[in-house]
Order: sequence, then C-alpha cells, then structure tokens
Amino acid sequence: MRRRDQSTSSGYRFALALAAVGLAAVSCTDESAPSMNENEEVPGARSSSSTSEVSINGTLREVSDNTGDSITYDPELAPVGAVLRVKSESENDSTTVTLEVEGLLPDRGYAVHAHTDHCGPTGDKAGPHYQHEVDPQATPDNPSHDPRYANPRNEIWLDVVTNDEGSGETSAQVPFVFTDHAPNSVVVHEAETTRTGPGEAGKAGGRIACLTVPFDG
Ligand SMILES: [Cu+2]
Repeated sequence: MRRRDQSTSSGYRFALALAAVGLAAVSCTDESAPSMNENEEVPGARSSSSTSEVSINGTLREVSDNTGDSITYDPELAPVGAVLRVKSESENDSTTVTLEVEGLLPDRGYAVHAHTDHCGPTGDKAGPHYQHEVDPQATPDNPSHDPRYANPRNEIWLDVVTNDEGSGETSAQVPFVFTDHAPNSVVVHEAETTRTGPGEAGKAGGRIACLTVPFDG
C-alpha cells in the first residue's frame, strides 16, 4: 500500500477515494452513526396515512439475559451478539421488508419469516407464520402448510445467505399492507431455506432466534 501511494499522485488519489468509499460503506451500517432511521424507530411514526415505516435492531442474547426482544434459542447456529435489523416500509398496496444480519455463521443459508406473535422464552411463543389471507384450515396445533396460503406472496419470507463474515441482507416485497392484523416478530430457523411443496410449505426446521418487531408500529 505504501509503495503504491508513493508511486504516483493519481495512484494516491485513487487509494484515498477507495478509502473514502470504504468509510462511507461502514458508516451506513454503523448503529452509532446518525441516520434517518432514528426517527423511524419511534412507534407509530408515520409520514402520511398511506405510508408507514418500522425499523428495529436487536442483538441476540440468551433467554435468561434479556427481556425477550432479541433471543437466541441455539447459540451454536445463532451466536450471542449476532445482530438482526428489520425494516418494514408500506406504501399504497405494497410492503417491502428488509433484513440485515451480522454475526451469524459464515456462508450459510437461514430460513427466516415474519410470525404473528412477540418473541418469548421459547421459540413457539412467536406463533405461526403471519399470513395476509389466513388459511381457514389452520389451527394452533396444525399450522398452515398449504402452498395456496403458505407462500412468499401471502407470508413474509426473508431467507438470507451469509457471506464469509457471517453477514447478509435480503428483502421481500409483498402485495399488501397491514390493516386488521400484522406480524409481531421475525423468526430465524434451523433450515437453510424454506420449503414450498404441498403439505410442507413454509416448513424450515426448529426456531433458533427471534426478534420482536411490531410491524404495524
Ligand atoms: Cu418461520
């Protein structure tokens, strides 16, 4: 690096520009950096009647160590200290949800969905998957695995793949907004992807982490 800096002034400027780009990229994901998101985290903050935004960050802790808003149930797959960030933006008839993760296992897929209830001391407290149009056949003991309802247009699926540092990002756009009901958590599962076939649609193995996200603000 030093040799390149000294070789030519344009080489030096290039290196400087690269460094500036790197810094900008870091500051975008730095929780302590000032950002527009601070206002978005105020519950109920809405810029108009047709748009709404919710943005929640959580650092995973074991059940015994926190109040239940960001929990790992399996620290080997979802390590303590990993960070989940969820942002939901609704506008007109569409909602876009983004998920960013840091500190998970490297180079691994994680199946992730929005669920109906808040996180709790055990993974099942988050309830079934949120469905915009609820499967009439589903019951608490027999949740919906019918692909007509359990699919990524009627539910919110955020399956993500991490890079070699355990970070990743994904987003889902769905053709609805939250009116009479909304999800309240994002659950990370053991499986690397969500199944889609009849009778198993939406299945993704055990629940390994949970972030409480009040999607309707
Ligand atoms: Cu799920």
